[in-house]
Amino acid sequence: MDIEQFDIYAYRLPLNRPLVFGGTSHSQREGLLVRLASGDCFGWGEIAPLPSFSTEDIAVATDAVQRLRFLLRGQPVPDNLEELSGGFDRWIGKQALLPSVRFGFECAVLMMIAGSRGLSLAGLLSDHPHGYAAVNGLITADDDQLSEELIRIRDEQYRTVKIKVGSASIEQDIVRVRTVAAGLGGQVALRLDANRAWEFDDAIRFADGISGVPIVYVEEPLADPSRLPELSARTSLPIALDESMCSLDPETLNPFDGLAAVILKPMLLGGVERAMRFARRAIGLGLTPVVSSAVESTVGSAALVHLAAALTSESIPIGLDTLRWFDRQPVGFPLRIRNARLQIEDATAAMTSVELNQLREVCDV
Ligand code: OSB
Ligand code: MG
Repeated sequence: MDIEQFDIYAYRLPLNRPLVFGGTSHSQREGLLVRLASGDCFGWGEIAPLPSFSTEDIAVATDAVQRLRFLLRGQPVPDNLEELSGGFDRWIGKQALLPSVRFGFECAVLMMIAGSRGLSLAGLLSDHPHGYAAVNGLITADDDQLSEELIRIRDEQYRTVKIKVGSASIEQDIVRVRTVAAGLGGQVALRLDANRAWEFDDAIRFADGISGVPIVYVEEPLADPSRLPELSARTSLPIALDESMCSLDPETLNPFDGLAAVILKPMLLGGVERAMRFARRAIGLGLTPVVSSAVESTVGSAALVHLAAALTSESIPIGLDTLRWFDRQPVGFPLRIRNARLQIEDATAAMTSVELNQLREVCDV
C-alpha cells in the first residue's frame, strides 16, 4: 500500500468555556487534520499541540507535517506497523517527529491500514478490543456551580470522576473534595489532579484535610516532582504521573511506593507506538495506564477511544470528558458521551464522517 494522497487541513473550533493554561486564556482550539489515502482506503489523524503543555506550537507543527508530506507522499507503507513494536521508529526515525505530528500521522496510517483489512482501528491493534471505553466525569466547576455539576455526574451515571484542584486555596480544595465525596455518596471513585500546583507542605496539609476520603489517585500534586516518593511515604496518597511522563522514556519509567497510575496522552507523549510502549511497561509494573485527552477535537478523541479499547482494560475509565468543551464538531456524526461511555461504533462513525466544508486546506508553501 502506498500513501497516494496526503492532505492537511486546519481547523479552529470555539470552546464553550475559556481554558486557562499557563496564565493565558484560550477561547478556541486550533489544530490540523491529516488525511492519508490509498485507493479507496483512507485514514484521519489529528495534530493539535496543546498550548503550555506541548513543546511545539501549531506553526511549527504545520511546517513539520508539510515536510513529512513532501518526504512520504507516493511512498509505500511498511509491513507490521500495527504491532506497535518499533515499526514507526524504524520508518521515520525515533526522534524525527514532533510529538503531535507523530500522533496524528500514526493515527492516519493505522486507520488506513485498518480500513484496507475491513477492521476498525481498535480491531487492528487488538484481537479482542472492548466495545466501548468508560469515561471519567471531569469536575472543573467553581464552588457556585458545584451542585449543578454533581447533578450532571449523577444523571449521566459516571462511576469515576476527576476533580481539578490546585487553583483555589488548600482549605477551599479540601472542602470541594469533601463536598463531592459526600454528594456522590461513595458510589463514585474519585481521582484528583493538581497540575503541579502545590509546595510539599501544601500537599501534606491537603492530604491531612481529606483523610478518610478514599482517593484512587492524585495527578501531579507537587511543583517539584522529585519529592513525589517522599510525599507518598508521608501521606499514603496514591499518585499518578501526567506532566512528568513527557520527560520519561518507557524503559526508564520506574515505580515508587505509592505510584498508582500513569496518564497517557499520545498527543503530548509522541504517538501511538510510544504510548503503547508506556502502556505495556506500566501494566508490567502493576501500574494503571489511563488514556487521556490533550483537548483533541473529534478525530483525535475518536482515535483515543479506539486506543483505550485496544490497549487498556475496560474497567479503567479514560480522561475524555473534555469532548464536552466543544459545541461544534467538524464531523457528520458527532461523538457524544452516553451513560458515561464512548462507544467504539460511534468513534468509528465520527472518524469516517469528517466534513471538509468546515475545514480549510493548508497548502504547501
Ligand atoms: O492535566 O490532565 C490534565 C486537559 C488539558 C490539559 C491538562 C489536563 C487535562 C485533563 C484531561 O484533565 C481530562 C482528564 O484527564 O480527565
Ligand atoms: Mg493531569
